[in-house]
Amino acid sequence: MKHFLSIHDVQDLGNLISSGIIAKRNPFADQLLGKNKTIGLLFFNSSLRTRLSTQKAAQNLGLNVLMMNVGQDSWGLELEEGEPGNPIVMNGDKAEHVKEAAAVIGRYCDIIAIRSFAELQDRDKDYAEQVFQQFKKYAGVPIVNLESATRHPLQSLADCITMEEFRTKPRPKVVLTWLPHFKPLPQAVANSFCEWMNHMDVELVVTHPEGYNLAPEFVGNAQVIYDQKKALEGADFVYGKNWSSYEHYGQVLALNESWIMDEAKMALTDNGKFMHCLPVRRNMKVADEVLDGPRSLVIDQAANRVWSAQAVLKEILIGQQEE
Ligand code: AN0
Ligand code: CP
Repeated sequence: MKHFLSIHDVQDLGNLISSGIIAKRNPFADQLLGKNKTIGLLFFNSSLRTRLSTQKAAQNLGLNVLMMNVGQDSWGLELEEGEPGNPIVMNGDKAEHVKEAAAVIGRYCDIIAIRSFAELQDRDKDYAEQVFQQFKKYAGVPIVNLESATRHPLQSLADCITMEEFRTKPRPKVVLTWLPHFKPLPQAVANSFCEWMNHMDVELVVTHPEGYNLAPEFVGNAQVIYDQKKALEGADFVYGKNWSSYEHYGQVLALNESWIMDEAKMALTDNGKFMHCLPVRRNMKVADEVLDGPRSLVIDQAANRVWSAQAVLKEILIGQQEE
């Protein structure tokens, strides 16, 4: 593996999931793999799980870790290239161009991992993934996605690992359900979850109020049902997430409070397990009774973020050895 920006960078998903499960059983088996190498973790946005789990995974592999909150600890980065005859004049609030910043960080680090969320203002701009494309172009080292505007693949891999551990049927029914939230959130986690589930042997159903359809390239072969209760019938895994509208880009169309996940809805499932990437707003998106009950996998899921990151960083380090 060179870069890890999406599932398209994964050669063998089954192997990658197994690698995470093996790392969980024996975390320090590869502690010499990253010796004397450095990973840089760049955060344009807040994080709890991604920051700590990626750092821990890197340390398990013997990597040194550099970490920076871009724009807060460092200079604001200009990402625009300009055109011939129409260069970018950096007379605004961005003091450094990504051309230099990415190249410099690439000299300090053997791998660069980046979190940069959707801004939810301009769909084409967000879906073009400029931050990642520019770092890929100018850093000269592998780039890892710690949640981009459109995807959160390390979360999706941790979700696959968690489902592998908890599934009781060869082909479980998996329901991605939209949850209510008053603030616009990105589509990245939902997009990525759908994209990865399309590569797993599951029956995938997506349910959300009308107006919240995800981009078709992420929905893939999933069945879309606008009736949440009908969608939940017989589910083995319920994956909750809020996202803002893709069609009316970045908008919260209506609060739809009735879409909250509670025990009465979980009772429609086939003894289904509840999953959420966290952070979650209690009793806004999900009732206490679900989060605190025996059906919730949210802590196991977050714990598996270490093993998903470790599996990916291991593949990248092995790739570098083979170069
Ligand atoms: C982010 C999101 O929805 O993309 C990060 C989730 C891992 N969540 C929030 O901003 C609350
Ligand atoms: N699930 C997840 O990525 O959490 P953080 O935003 O806290 O990293």
